Amino acid sequence: MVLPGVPAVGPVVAADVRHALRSGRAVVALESSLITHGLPRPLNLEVALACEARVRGEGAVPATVAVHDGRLLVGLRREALEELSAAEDASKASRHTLAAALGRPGWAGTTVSATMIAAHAAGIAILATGGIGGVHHDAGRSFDVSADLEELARTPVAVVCSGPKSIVDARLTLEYLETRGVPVVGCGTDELPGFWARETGLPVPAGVGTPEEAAALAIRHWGLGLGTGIVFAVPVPREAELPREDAREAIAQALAEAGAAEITGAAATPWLLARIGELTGGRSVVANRALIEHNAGIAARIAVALLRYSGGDRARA
Ligand code: PSU
Ligand code: MN
Repeated sequence: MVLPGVPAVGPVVAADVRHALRSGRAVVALESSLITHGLPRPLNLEVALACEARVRGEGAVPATVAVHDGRLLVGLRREALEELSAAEDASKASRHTLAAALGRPGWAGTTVSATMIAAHAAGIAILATGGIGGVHHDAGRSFDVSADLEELARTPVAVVCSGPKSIVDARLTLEYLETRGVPVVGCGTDELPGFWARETGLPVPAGVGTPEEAAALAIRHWGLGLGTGIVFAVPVPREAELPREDAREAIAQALAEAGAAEITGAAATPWLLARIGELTGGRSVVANRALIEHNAGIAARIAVALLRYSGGDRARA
């Protein structure tokens, strides 16, 4: 919707990304709330750079999305990534806070929902992240259901992740996505991955074995004009996996502590991730890093395959 007299606030697309899109090269958007709120410094910058390198290594162009000084940036140069990673007062921009984030100076990391919005506006079909938000365990009382799920229900961008982030209820998240018509596709698995663990025991409705199959499914889904996003769920690499039982215990303890300390809302995830890192002796952080970087590479392979199927013009169709 454009109101008369109200200028559109479009994304500012970096020159290399714009050029890649124009010349029909594969582009992968990367979310940045994991840089500003998900990972400790200086690991956050290392992971951000490693994700970009993985995407390039697979023959695609990375476009990290973030908000800076009133602009929605799609594609960050190295110095910008460094600034973002070091920013002490970065906010977290989702659909409902994007306008507010654009109205203040400084940096904001974009969640999956805001990154999908930016990617779609820029003509990018796929993004990579660690985990999507989901339905929280206490959602019946707190109503805490991530805006990522609604975004997936309305914006046709594929999201490569390792399932819902560890602290939400995977089963309820899967149900919600089903209700809202969002395909959840296991990549090399027929189970929903459990973020730090490879499995949840929950079967996914569809599985694919290769990036080409993933791309073909996306083309079919979008070809139907169904208008939703797609979740491509990729298990954490085996060597970095945190055993399911260890993960479960640390998560339960951290959630109980957060509940007792009444840490809620946007502050909850960063707090919980840091606490779980302590409780697992850093192994959750090792897994987190491995899966985020791995997902960036898989997203790039799917992006390359998507172009092959669509002749390079799906995102602009
Ligand atoms: N997974 C992580 N760390 C994170 C996130 C996911 O391991 O910081 C972020 C993603 O950006 C996701 C967001 O989009 O959390 C969801 O936040 P919320 O539950 O507030 O909607
Ligand atoms: Mn929430």
